[in-house]
Amino acid sequence: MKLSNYFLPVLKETPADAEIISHKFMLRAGMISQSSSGIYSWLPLGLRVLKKIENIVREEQNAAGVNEILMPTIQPADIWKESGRYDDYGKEMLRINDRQDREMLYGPTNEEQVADIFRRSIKSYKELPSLLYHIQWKFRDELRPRFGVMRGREFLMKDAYSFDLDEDTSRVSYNKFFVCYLKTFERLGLRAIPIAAETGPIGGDMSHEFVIISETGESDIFYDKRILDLLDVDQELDYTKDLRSIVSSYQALYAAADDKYSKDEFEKKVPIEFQNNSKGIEVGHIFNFSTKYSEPMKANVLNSNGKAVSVHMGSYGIGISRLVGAIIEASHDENGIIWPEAVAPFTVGLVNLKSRDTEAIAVCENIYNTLNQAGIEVLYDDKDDSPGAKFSRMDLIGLPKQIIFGNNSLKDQMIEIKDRKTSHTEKVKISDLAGKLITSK
Ligand code: P5A
Repeated sequence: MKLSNYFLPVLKETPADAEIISHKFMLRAGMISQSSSGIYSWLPLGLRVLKKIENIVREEQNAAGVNEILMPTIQPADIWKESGRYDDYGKEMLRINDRQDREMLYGPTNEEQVADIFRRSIKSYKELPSLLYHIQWKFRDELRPRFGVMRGREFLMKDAYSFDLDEDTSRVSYNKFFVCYLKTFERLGLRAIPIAAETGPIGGDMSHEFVIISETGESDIFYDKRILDLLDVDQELDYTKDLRSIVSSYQALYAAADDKYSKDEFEKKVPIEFQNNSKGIEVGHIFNFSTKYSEPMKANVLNSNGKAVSVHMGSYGIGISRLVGAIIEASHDENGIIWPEAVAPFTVGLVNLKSRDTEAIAVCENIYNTLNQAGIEVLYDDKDDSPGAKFSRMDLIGLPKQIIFGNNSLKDQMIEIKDRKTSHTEKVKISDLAGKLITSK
């Protein structure tokens, strides 16, 4: 992509109403544009990151054997009346009447919708477990939308749902998602700690939040520091195996959100040198709520004795749009964003400092084409701006590698590669560039 043709409205000034770093940088880097309170348009640079995160989440759900579907954003009120949540959900739910005056709503979550699909489709225990997910926009009329995409009113969520015959098998599904989430967050370049949490309006009696440590987080968490040493799931996961031992190793160490926290238990279980209390950003949340929805909604299957029983359900969410902000909170410096390679909007920024020199333009075009052909995603700054403006814009948008075509590049046929994270620079021959970038991938 050439910058001269790219919609990238970067701002010099920090917007006054943005309180936290990720919100400031997302606005300054032209990633989002506010539509109304807690509702944003995603501009090209932001959308690329959102899609990268979405795809990693999707790949890991698929690897765990979860089936992708797509449910609507608008749901009928009837199914929520059946489950009993229509009134409970209160003002957070955006309620709509259609032209026939039927009550509809913009989905804040999809437990009812997916239970309705299940009961129409699955009749026998032989078809269980059944695992479904979708990636869809949600609407919650939050009392205090803030921090940009971190607490939005409209936001993108991956929500998955499990259906099992009984409590034991539904634990197997729960464990599958637990481990899949560890892997997913690791691929996103994050250290997300699973902590015991309250279930709120989703319900049930077992739940874990996945939280990344950050001063700007809204959750208060108490945990045993040794849990950080466990966050290394690089082995290939075999989802057909029993994953209980991995989950148990986490559960053995104390980690709780403030609503579940007990001072006594924390101090009793965790040696003082390992006690830690900090703020965290909740990027995922998983629930096991047995028959809370299936019973009132009659989502039944026939068991091996031919008897109709309510299925056991769980639900599993990842805040995809929130993750864009959360990753920036976890990875930036005073000059801007530092994207982890896996979610970077482009891998490389090619900066031509001699953008009026026809010979330099020809060489840069050539480099640009070579990199594209090698499958390297490159944003080529071909604009006629000052070197200072070009450098600060590149640092702000945070691409992992910068390639600088400078004053001497024509003469010595060398180009500089700068690593955005370490600021380490290296000079390489232009003819070696593509090979160099491919091997360092
Ligand atoms: C689990 C999936 C649920 O809704 N039902 C389906 C369950 N859980 S949750 O904890 O309420 O939300 C899941 C994740 O969505 C993100 N999230 C938000 N992101 C941005 N703005 C919001 N207002 C918002 N609310 C929730 C969080 O990452 C949360 O973990």
